Amino acid sequence: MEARRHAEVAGGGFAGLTAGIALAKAGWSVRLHEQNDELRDFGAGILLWRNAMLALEVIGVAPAIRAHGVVPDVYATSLNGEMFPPELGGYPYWAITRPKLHELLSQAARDAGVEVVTGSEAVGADPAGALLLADGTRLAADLVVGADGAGSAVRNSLPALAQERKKYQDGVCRVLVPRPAEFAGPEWNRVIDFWTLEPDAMRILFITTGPDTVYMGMMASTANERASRIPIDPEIWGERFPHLKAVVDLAAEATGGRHDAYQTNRVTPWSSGRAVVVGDAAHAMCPALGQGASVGIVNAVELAHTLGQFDDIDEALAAWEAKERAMTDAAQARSAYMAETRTLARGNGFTSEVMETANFVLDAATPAQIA
Ligand code: FAD
Ligand code: 3HM
Repeated sequence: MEARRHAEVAGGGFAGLTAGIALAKAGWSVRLHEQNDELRDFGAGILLWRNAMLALEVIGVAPAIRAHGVVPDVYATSLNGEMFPPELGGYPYWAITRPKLHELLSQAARDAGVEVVTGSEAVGADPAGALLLADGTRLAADLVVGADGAGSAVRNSLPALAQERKKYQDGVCRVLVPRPAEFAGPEWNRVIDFWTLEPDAMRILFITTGPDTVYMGMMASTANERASRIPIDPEIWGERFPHLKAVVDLAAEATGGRHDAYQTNRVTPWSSGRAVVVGDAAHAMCPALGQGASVGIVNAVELAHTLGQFDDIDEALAAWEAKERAMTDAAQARSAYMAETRTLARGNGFTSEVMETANFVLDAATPAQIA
């Protein structure tokens, strides 16, 4: 009998957990290292598009997400109070809180037999097949997966992986707030993208995450220091969005939010020998499409699937990258363009070209899952 293949995964975010689950379900033994003392994500929300839900269907996590998330009715955009026609009516994408998504993936990883080691920091990988830890441990593996986020130590340790990093003008404060009575009605069971562009760009992306919570993405130029602060400055946001005062005041009281400047990180290739990068470690993107995690989840599931199609790991990694690269590059380029031009402010953002990423069908999905 052939020996069971073994993977060491660095990073317990959405991409690392998904890769761990998919590999374990494909018969690998998997150990996952998270530098923090516990597995968790911060207090905000996330959209999961059809591409990600299909990948999560393949690894059996989609039903739990449907049970805990919601499908927003439409995506509506408002610029200086003018509403554009709503988009995405009937489109199956899910809004869920990040802590809940993380909890569901963590549970699924444990159920699939992934060994999770917290307080374990990776410092690099050896392409010959080993994960290197900060405490000096060297862990041999058939495959090392670097899923350690945009600042990836695994990626940075691999000279064969070239990267282009770019920062953009805007950033977002993300917070999760209790849903106030004024926003309890069904007309708020949607995503509403509130923009103002004068005297400078400020935007509140209001996303229902269910009857109890609202996720707010509060975007501003990073040059606007007051609007880039956590905790949220209720004055500067309240002045611009007086009709949203109730949620702005709650956002100011929220704990556990964070601010991130927009950035992209294009890495080529995604693997070196027996080390591979997935998620933001491989392709951090601007959030305009809300697709960063979704693309990472798709690529992680497809990685495990493709490894199952080849005896040779090198061949599998090359075939996997060949399948996923064009879709990933396109998502990165489009979201960067949308962020640079702030084109979503004018509505009609979800063109068929943009929706190509959301509708990407991974090879691992069966016809019944696709239907
Ligand atoms: P991370 O989430 O960064 O996780 C990396 C994990 O690795 C962390 O747990 C970290 O502690 C751990 N780690 C780091 N270094 C080490 C180390 N050296 N050793 C061990 N562990 C380590 N995506 C969507 O699909 N939909 C959205 O709606 C969406 N909205 C977004 C909105 C904004 C404003 C932003 C900035 C991004 C958004 N994204 C969205 C993108 C999404 O947040 C990221 O793509 C996703 O979180 C990346 O997951 P990851 O697992 O690759 O990395
Ligand atoms: C879901 C989502 N979509 C877009 C942005 C953005 O453009 O900053 C942020 C988001 O969380």
